[in-house]
Amino acid sequence: MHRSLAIISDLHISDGLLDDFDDELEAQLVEFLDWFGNLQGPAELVINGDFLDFVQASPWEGSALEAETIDGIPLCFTQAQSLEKLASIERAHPRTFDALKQFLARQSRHLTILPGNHDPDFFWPAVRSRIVERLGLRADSNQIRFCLDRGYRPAGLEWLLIEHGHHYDKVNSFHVNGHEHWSADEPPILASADGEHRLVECVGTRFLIRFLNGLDARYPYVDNVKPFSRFLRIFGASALTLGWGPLDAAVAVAKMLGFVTNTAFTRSDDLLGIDPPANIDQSNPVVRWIKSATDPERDELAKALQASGFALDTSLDFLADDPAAVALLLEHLARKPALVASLGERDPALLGAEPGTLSLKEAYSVNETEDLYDGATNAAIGGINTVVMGHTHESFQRVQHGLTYFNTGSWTRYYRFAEEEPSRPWRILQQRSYETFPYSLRYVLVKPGEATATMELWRERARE
Ligand SMILES: [Mn+2]
Repeated sequence: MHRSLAIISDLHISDGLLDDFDDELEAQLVEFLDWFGNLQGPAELVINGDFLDFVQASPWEGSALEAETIDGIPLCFTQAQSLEKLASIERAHPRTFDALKQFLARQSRHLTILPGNHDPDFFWPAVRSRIVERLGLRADSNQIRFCLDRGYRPAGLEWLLIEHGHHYDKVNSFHVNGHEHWSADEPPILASADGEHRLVECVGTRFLIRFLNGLDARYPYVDNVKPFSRFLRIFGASALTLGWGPLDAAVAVAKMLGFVTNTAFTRSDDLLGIDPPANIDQSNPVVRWIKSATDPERDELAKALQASGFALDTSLDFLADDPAAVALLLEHLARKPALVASLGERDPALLGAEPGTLSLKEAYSVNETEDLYDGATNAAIGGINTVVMGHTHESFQRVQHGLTYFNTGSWTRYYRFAEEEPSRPWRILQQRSYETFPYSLRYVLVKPGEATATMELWRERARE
């Protein structure tokens, strides 16, 4: 079949405080859909995963979002919760849904949606039905397709394989006891201990729900620093170094590391290539802060703690020597991070002065971009000579050994890494700036009748 085919991914459309898809990005998508919809001849748009961000859409807080199977496998949303999240996304982004509806209202226009690790919710039948309805299509329309397999091989383009790519990322794959749940026959849906069906919760999703979403509400760009290993190298390191990051960030990162290294995995090196850094005390950033704070600073924290209901019956200095009391304090602060958001950050000019941070920076040596590329080389069997992925948010292109590999990157803002990236102050995660958080919106295009794909730049913005 002769048609134009375009592939985009990782729009992460949600709502409210955690939404990464701002008005400017949405306007770019609307123009893109208008351009692609107006091409001569039939056209198929493929959204290759993480189109909608259910993990960050409202409601995103509360214990009702998590459960376990009888064997202790982590689960998250029910179908009803996914629908509630979808309703939030629709309310926040009528322009996106209207533009897609308009695209599909034209002659010979098709839309294929692959779920990614932020939107496995497309495995729920009611979520798919609602999308079909919102886009103005009949329930049996052949204009929309949800690819519930790992990879999508478009008809007539036998040389092309499209995958989101999270299968090759241990943190975000959907394996249960070593077996992948990601197909129409075996969806990532299991019954919880109380008999309710819920989505399987991959490690990355649990991490977002427990640690990152709350931080994202206060530091809106915290989740734009991807891949995660790089976030830890740059901002994790600075959060844990005394005087570099605000105390709320230090508490959150300490809890993240505790989760990553102790709770979730028996062999942490399988996950992020972590050697817990010997010379960073990652568990007690608050203790270190208390020991180094001035008397007025300690008084300020003590008053805030008492006002928030923390039973403080000794001085903070004294408490810092009692591990059990410190654990309670960390728990309390993790639940009420606003208490310490104004504490801890001193002089950003001192960044880079402490050698301890360097071992944390070096410890996280995973390279997600190369892991996905390796996955692509293994998946390219039979007549496949071109593989397109997303997921890492790092746009990438390589032609080697007869295989063409594209990663389209993300349609969100990304963090611009410097050549030798130093640790950075957390306040930049609160500030929108095109210099620090630019965007480059890319798509892969196959022209009608052609047997090769190219990666094209739609729009980019890097300056005010
Ligand atoms: Mn992804």
